[in-house]
Amino acid sequence: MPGLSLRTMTDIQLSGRPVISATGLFTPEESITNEELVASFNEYVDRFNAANAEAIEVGETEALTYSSVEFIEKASGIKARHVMSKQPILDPDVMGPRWDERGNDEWSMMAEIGVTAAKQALERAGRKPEDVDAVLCAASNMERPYPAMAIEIQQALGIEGFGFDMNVACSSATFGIQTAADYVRAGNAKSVLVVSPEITSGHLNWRDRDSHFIFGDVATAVLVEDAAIAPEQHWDILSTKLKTVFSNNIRNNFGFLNRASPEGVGEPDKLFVQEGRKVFKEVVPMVAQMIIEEAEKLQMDPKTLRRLWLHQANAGMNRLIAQRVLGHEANDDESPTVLDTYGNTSSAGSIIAFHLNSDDLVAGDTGLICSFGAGYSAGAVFVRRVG
Ligand code: CO8
Repeated sequence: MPGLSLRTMTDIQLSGRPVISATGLFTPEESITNEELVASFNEYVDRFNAANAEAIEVGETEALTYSSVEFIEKASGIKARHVMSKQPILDPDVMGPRWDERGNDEWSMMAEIGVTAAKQALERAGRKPEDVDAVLCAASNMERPYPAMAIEIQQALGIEGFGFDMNVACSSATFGIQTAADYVRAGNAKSVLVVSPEITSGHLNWRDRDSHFIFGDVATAVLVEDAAIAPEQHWDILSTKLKTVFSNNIRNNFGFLNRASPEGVGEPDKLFVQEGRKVFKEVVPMVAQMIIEEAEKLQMDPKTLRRLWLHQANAGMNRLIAQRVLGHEANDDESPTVLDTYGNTSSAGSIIAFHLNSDDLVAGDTGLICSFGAGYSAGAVFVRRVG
């Protein structure tokens, strides 16, 4: 191509190839340990059983049973979780996060924490907001139906272009990454922010012994860009794969046609409910198979993956998936966990694991970001370190 500079020719060759340029993370200051959580839960149990002693005595009401620190850690690997509103969650009379409703002239909470994570991603990539073309807010729940959270985040950052919200529960972030990558592949955008503010404490039933320990709050951001404009150090997106299979085993019936009382009492189906055992059994083989099949398509031996940044729901689940993919029991270096300090942060989990555990990899190393959860939904993003 006569007349074109070498740089321009390189840009043309790279154009349309999506990469991850940088990630960002917002972690709430407050954290709840298992000990604090269980003490409050057991106090609630005592109060409930005392208040309902007569009904329990005659068999009209079932007595509640204690939660246990040992069970939580053994069953899930979770030791603590960050939250946006600690005190009311631990108050046995409230047992849920509480905050003042924000006015239309204030930033909404999801936008505020999403912007913090997004700014970090932009800074790490050396990118200015005006260089970004689109914002996707990909999370398992939205603070309101409209206007879209993504558009508020776009406005707060000073980004032109467009934004929209998407929800695929625990797989929202990986589905967001594929969507962003497809914009780049199609030439519709060169720089897309995928922001995942997960305030899961607002849709967790803190009075439910089976699940009260699972979730935590956080926000992550992933900057997906065209390789032609990416910073020297980045992650090539080698391939993305998404899968959904309908299941009622993880469900939340809250919606504009079905509302809950503010306390959530008596309407537990308007908060997160799950059949944890079934989820465990059905999702592990589905995800392992998806990863292995996609690796085959890439003509890659999955055993050569240097690191797996898996969805952070349960340490046992991750152990089994990693074993099937790598062919041996994975150590912390091969499949790092953030479950111990963050708990399950829905779609943000695998991104936190990637954000905190990827700087030590070297050029040429390949890895996998993988999510799975309600829907069922699963997403895999194969990446290779460049620079
Ligand atoms: N303390 C003490 N004992 C307990 C407790 C507790 N807190 N809870 C249950 N037990 C008891 C049970 O009563 C049972 O006793 P028994 O044997 O006498 O009946 C025993 O412990 C075993 O119970 P389980 O079979 O339920 O325990 P598991 O070993 O299966 O562990 C887990 C439970 C940790 C929930 C596990 O099943 C698991 O992690 N499963 C996978 C879950 C998963 O991945 N879910 C994905 C959800 S995330 C998602 O999709 C995003 C949704 C959107 C976000 C929602 C935000 C709120």
